[in-house]
Amino acid sequence: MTQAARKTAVITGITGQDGSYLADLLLEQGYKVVGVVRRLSTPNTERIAHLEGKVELAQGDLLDQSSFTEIFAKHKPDEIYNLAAQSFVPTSFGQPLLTGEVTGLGVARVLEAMRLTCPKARFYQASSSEMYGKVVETPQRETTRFHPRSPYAVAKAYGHYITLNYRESYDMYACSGILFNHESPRRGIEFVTRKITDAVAKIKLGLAKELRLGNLEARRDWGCAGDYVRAMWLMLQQDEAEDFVVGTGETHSVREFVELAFGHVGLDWKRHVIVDPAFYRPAEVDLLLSDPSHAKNKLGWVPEVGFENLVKMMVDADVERLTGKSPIRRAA
Ligand code: NAP
Ligand code: F7E
Repeated sequence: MTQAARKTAVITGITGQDGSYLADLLLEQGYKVVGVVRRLSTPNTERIAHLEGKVELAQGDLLDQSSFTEIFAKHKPDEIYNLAAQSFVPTSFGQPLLTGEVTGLGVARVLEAMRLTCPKARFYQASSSEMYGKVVETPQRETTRFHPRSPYAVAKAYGHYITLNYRESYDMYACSGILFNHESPRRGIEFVTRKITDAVAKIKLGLAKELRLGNLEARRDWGCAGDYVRAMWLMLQQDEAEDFVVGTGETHSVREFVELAFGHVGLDWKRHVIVDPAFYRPAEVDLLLSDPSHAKNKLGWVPEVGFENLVKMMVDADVERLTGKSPIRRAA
């Protein structure tokens, strides 16, 4: 890409799992990348440490609209990816109001700042399969009705509809990707996949003995984060803004994930896993399974990393991290 044609992208949530992979992808494509980080007493840039000097960081918080007005006016972005959120479902039960402010109303703040400063930019909203919740049909597709089961999912449903509303009201290029669970070695340690692979590595290395988990029967459509950020980018390269379901079209239980992860390092999970009701949720999402055919047909998007490889890659990465090798590696 020539300097004149170089596009600018703003990523909220750049310090998170997806933000860091999306930044990798956009830099590879020649974009100027501006990452929004919130002020913390200790910087939290571990996932983007390898990008130091390659991305520009700007301070902003989803609770504060003026920060986005300023960032957009200064950088005049071509594309805005809103990935920031309070994204952990259990925390949303304990902090429902904060989750609503950040994960729900935060989307309106970013959209409103965009409408006022750069309405011709293209906007991506990180919607979630959690919105399907107590599913009304399987597999879930773009037309499936939502039945959210947590304050997080309710907030995401607001974010989803406010994005649609700005598209319809102001003719803005604003779209949502309804992404099913996606994981990687950069996944936050409290999410079940990374909690499992971290524990497997520790048990294998003699650093821990047991792993306490909640509902082993919950089923998720798990894919790889590196594949999913590609879908986000593709969604902003279309002629018209549209929403897409992004998933693998396969579903597996937490129990299957556990079996594979322990088995990969030659351990019997039954000797180490303890089911602890403390990790049950007030309302559970029992089964998620995507129908990603619209993304395949329209975007030409297909996932490259399958379930088994994802589990093994995450276990290997945690073993490497704990034995002193590279702490973070590319997912795909
Ligand atoms: P993540 O790792 O939890 O990252 C969340 C990001 O949001 C972090 O950079 C965090 O910053 C930032 N953030 C939180 N509160 C903020 C605030 N008040 N102001 C500004 N930034 C704030 O999440 P992820 O897994 O990358 O997911 C990315 C997005 O996709 C999220 O919106 C999530 O809800 C959604 N999503 C995720 C999945 C999935 O399976 N991963 C599936 C569907 C949708 P700090 O580093 O400072 O905490
Ligand atoms: O739970 C069960 C738990 O926390 C998955 C977020 O990225 O994906 C994520 O939300 C399942 C649930 O992810 C433990 O009950 C059992 O059924 O890894 P999770 P999530 O809630 O599906 C969606 C798409 C998002 O949008 C969210 O931002 O695993 N489970 N035992 C457990 N879960 C956790 N965390 N810890 C356990 O010990």
